[in-house]
Amino acid sequence: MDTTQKSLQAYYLDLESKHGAHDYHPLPVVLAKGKGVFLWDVDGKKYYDFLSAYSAVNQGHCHPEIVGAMKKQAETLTLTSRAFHNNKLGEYMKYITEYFGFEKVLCMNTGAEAVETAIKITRKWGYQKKGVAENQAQIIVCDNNFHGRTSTIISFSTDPNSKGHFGPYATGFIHVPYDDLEALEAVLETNPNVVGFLVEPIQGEAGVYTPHDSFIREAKALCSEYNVLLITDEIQTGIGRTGSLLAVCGNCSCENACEQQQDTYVRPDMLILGKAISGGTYPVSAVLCDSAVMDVIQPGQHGSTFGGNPLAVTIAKKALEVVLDEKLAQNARRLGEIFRTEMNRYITQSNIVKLVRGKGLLNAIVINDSPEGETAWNICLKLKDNGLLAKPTHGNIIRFAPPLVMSEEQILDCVNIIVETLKTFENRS
Ligand code: IF1
Repeated sequence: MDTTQKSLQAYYLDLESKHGAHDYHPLPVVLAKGKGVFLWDVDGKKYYDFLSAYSAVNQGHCHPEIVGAMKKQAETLTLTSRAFHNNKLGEYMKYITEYFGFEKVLCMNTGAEAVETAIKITRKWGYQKKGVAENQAQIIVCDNNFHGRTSTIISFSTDPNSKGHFGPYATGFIHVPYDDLEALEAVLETNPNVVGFLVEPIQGEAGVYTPHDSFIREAKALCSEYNVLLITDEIQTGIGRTGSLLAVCGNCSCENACEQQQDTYVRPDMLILGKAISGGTYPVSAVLCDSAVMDVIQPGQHGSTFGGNPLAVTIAKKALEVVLDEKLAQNARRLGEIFRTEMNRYITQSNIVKLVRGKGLLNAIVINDSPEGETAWNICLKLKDNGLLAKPTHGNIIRFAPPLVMSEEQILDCVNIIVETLKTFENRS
């Protein structure tokens, strides 16, 4: 049994290594099936998924209603291109704009494409509406950002690994430290060519770095004061993950497009979504804003062959419905609190874990090791052996982001697996 296991897994690892680009360093596990919060490898071993495909599978693996809608539409009409209309797009556009409280949506496929789209719209708005001189528009971004991997986006990355040797780089970006309103205001004050501030409400890739509660609210006030668009990238934080529909919803977990329903909501001028908008079944992304901004884009100026196709929008509409129907934001909030409480209980007596941080079910623990150390990676290997899949980020941080369809019993079971695994790493020196 053991040799078969090894050889079957080795077979797949070997194929990827020989024939594929080495652009990833995955955990050595080959997955073959998923259902809800669980994954199974090629040998039938079952795992809790604590990554959710980087928060794309918020609704759980192979959600029956999403897959059902997908199958039905796949048999009917998949792609027409936007050279013609289709009978699914309009209703989706109405649904998603009402859901998030914006007047218009632009449909793309991947997260990076949506970020690129937001940059284009923002610059054009800057020239046409704000009156910035041609080619002079600047967008403020944060240190340690992650917005994707296209050549423009990596141009404003501060991660040498993402960026190195991919130049020449696109210009027009100004960096400020994350969660630093003074730095933001200093740039706004001195630079009339700033058209946008692009920001993650929680920095995921940086290690689930959560800013002060008032950061986005005050950033919005500054942006309004200087006539600059606040663009929030909620590709990773959005759609229930952080315990509210959007991370910018603050402490509310209302059941519908939230603008009117609570006072903690900060409305960005532009919202970028991806990942979980399809429940992890298909690449779907979106940029939402009001007409005064969106209408700067005219025919022929932007688009994508697959963007807004009938299959994508059918899936996305269902995936968004599932988030509300199953109260996933509320569940994420409740289980996230349990998770951090339980982890903190352990951390007080731990030498190996420094802290837990996060919001809803987007959390991370920081391991007492240098970013160059191997401990976090080894913990993840051991977690895998113990039936739970998670991945380190920046060497000494482990991200914990299970599907939001988890039960309380399951999260306590997972805490137990994590704690028992961590215990075997205490006092190893
Ligand atoms: C990979 C992290 C997660 C994102 C935000 C845009 C995109 C992403 C805030 C681009 C993508 C990913 C992609 C993934 C690793 C990953 C990630 F580790 F980098 F931080 F999620 F945790 N904005 N995030 O987080 O979206 O074009 O990939 O659809 O494999 O590179 P995309």
